[in-house]
Amino acid sequence: METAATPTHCPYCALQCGMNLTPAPDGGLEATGRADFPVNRGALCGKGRTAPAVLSSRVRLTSPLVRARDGALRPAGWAEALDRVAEGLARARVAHGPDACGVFGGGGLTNEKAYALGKFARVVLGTSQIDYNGRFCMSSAAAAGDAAFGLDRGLPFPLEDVPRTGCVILVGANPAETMPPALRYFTELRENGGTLIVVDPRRTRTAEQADLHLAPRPGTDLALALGLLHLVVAEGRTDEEYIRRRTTGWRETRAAAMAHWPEYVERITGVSVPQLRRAARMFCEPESAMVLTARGPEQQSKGTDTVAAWINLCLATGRPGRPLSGYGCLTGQGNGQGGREHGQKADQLPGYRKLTDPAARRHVAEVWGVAPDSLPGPGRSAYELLDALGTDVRALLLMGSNPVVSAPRAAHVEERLRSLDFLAVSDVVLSETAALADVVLPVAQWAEETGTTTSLEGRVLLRRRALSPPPGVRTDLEVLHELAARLGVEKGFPTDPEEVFDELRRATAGAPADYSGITYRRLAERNGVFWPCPAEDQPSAHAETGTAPSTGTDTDSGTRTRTRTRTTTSTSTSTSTEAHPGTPRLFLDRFATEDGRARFAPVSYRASAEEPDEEYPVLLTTGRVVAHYQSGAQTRRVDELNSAAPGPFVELHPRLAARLGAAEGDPVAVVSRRGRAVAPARITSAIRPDTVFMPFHWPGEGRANTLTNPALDPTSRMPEFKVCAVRLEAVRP
Ligand SMILES: Nc1nc2c(c(=O)[nH]1)N[C@H]1C(S)=C(S)[C@@H](COP(=O)(O)OP(=O)(O)OC[C@H]3O[C@@H](n4cnc5c(=O)[nH]c(N)nc54)[C@H](O)[C@@H]3O)O[C@H]1N2
Ligand SMILES: Nc1nc2c(c(=O)[nH]1)N[C@H]1C(S)=C(S)[C@@H](COP(=O)(O)OP(=O)(O)OC[C@H]3O[C@@H](n4cnc5c(=O)[nH]c(N)nc54)[C@H](O)[C@@H]3O)O[C@H]1N2
Ligand code: SF4
Ligand SMILES: [Mo]
Repeated sequence: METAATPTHCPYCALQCGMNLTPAPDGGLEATGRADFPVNRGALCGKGRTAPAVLSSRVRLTSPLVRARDGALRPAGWAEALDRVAEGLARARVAHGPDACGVFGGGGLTNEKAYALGKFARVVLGTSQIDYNGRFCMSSAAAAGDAAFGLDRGLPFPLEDVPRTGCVILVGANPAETMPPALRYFTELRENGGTLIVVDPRRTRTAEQADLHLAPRPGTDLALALGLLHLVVAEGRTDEEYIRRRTTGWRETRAAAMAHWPEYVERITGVSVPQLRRAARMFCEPESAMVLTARGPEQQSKGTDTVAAWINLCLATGRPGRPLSGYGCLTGQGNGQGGREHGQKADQLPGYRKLTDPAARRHVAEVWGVAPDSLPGPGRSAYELLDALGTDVRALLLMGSNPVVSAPRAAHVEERLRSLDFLAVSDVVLSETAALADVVLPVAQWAEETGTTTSLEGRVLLRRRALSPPPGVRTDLEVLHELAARLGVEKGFPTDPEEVFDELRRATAGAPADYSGITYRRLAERNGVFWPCPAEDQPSAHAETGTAPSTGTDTDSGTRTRTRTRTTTSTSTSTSTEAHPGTPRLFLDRFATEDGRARFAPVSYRASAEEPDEEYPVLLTTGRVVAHYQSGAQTRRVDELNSAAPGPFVELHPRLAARLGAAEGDPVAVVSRRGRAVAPARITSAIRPDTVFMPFHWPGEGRANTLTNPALDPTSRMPEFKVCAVRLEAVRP
């Protein structure tokens, strides 16, 4: 133990609750909520409270494992394991070219790890084939937000604004289970006289808090949003002056919405016209209002258009960029926001720069000390990458994800992983995916290493090391350092997180997600800094090398070239770079588009990739329960959480259960075009009679993702986790 109480943040979701870690009587650590952190104000959910159990779990990995000749994984030393990984990657590259090596990352990785992983792929492997699990998460909201506002930051305002607004429409979000300490923002909203509308095919514990619950058929949110916009226009509730001053594209969008008559929308969604009217009024009447989306509307093959339609509703009523108003996405993973900014995504360079932008390539290449031409172009999206394993992509390095449980059409993905020439996985436990690897690298966990994350608010936070990792374990940064060296790159992969962060600051200087004014010291002193936070005295690569920026696409590059030349890379001790306060609220004066205006998107309704038919008459949707996190790799190792939620289930309406002849707890088979899963029935009238719901936290027979449809959104490449067609079969117990 290095200190008595270490203030840090939870390893799990994007709320990044503040917690103190203190020594527990049993020799481990105890996590308690930090009252001084404004987001959770002392509250933690059961996952956060029990997170220390995974640190001392007997099933955590403490030695590398390598696949022996007999096919079993056996313990090995680090040198052997790392040699095998370097060899596996090098062999694929020599035989089939750089794009034969793939890299798959995760939104749970710290900013430093995500940055180093993206750099490793582009600089060491020279591959374009990198993507990450965030593609499965908020990518549709990111694509729509970026298109509309010129910038994607999940929430453009802090959560503290939520209770003070007039109305919130919460679309396909269940914070009662997925971010319990955040539920109080919505209950406070109602205590303050505001109203809450929840859109969810299930009457969740969140929906129970709402003034109005709309329960559309899964996959029809796009029609719902268009229907609301139609009503807003028909009832003369648009904000014409705002539309004129702050937006473009209204005429086409208005025309598209007018084709979506309320009666037509009722037929598609199952939400009645009076309910639609009531929702439109509740949203328009107060001076301020917000729409917040989560995975419900986003994880669809039309997720980007769906989010765009909700943004259209916000723009038409003059919400974004106004106090206590606008559109936001509730990002999911611990570093879901930062993880999408620093280069793990197939088309991206650090700072949300685009890999196709010559100026961005030049800037980042200069920080990395490589030629811009040496950087590969954009690669495949997550599912497409997994689908290409064993064909184009022959070797894979996977860090921070468990796709055997969490990817769509998981049995196929599992088979693709098995068909690889070489698979290396770094993890803290032997996840279902790690169990398929040729080499497993055991890494340190959150409380054993320092690093930064960026929460759903866009707040950059410092997670502090509270104890040393067990012997036999290394950090992900050490793994990348060692692999880079073995593959011929001796420099540029430091193992000290602060050193990585300082390089990240330079790489993001002048970028949309500008972290250059943020230092570890600043983060240690306060409860995070909201990006963008440019350095006043920009410590950019240009200033360091004394060369001028090569293009003028960055509007502030002029000021940057005037800064004095620096001789050190670390600016942690400098105060002159630390003046910018950060940006809790975006878009108040202008949007981040070239002309400063937000862009409407003229979208129209289309059906889901799979609609029910005679053979598969029921809709399946998937999601989460409060006790487990994601693929369950971590939380299934915690006794308390397992007793609270011991296994998968199929939630179905009493009418559907009666037709099937299934009683509570009876095993039910759910069959889709991809496969078959079996889990006990959980019968409840809180779900639509045409829909069943399964949580996706478990492997094996009850794995929800055996069933899900990998149909992709054309823009975000998000799979359709939230809608597919299934049939139910009774199973004799
Ligand atoms: N306990 C727990 N908390 C978590 C996580 C976890 O695994 N477990 N994961 C974290 C991560 S990474 C994420 S992304 C977030 C996710 O957070 P949420 O988005 O809140 O979680 P989900 O349960 O996936 O989906 C939310 C709701 O969408 C509804 N839904 C399903 N289909 C549709 C549809 O077609 N339309 C609409 N409007 N709603 C629909 C579901 O019924 C569900 O109640 O949670 C984070 N927090
Ligand atoms: N059917 C269905 N499927 C879904 C979803 C859904 O709603 N429905 N949601 C999707 C969403 S939103 C998400 S975000 C994905 C998430 O799904 P996954 O990507 O599988 O997420 P996790 O289970 O968090 O996997 C993280 C893995 O990395 C390990 N790990 C944790 N921290 C570290 C670290 O610092 N370093 C390393 N090397 N490893 C670490 C964990 O032990 C775990 O094995 O699932 C998606 N899948
Ligand atoms: S709500 Fe999220 S961040 Fe907070 S304790 Fe639970 S899992 Fe951790
Ligand atoms: Mo997620």
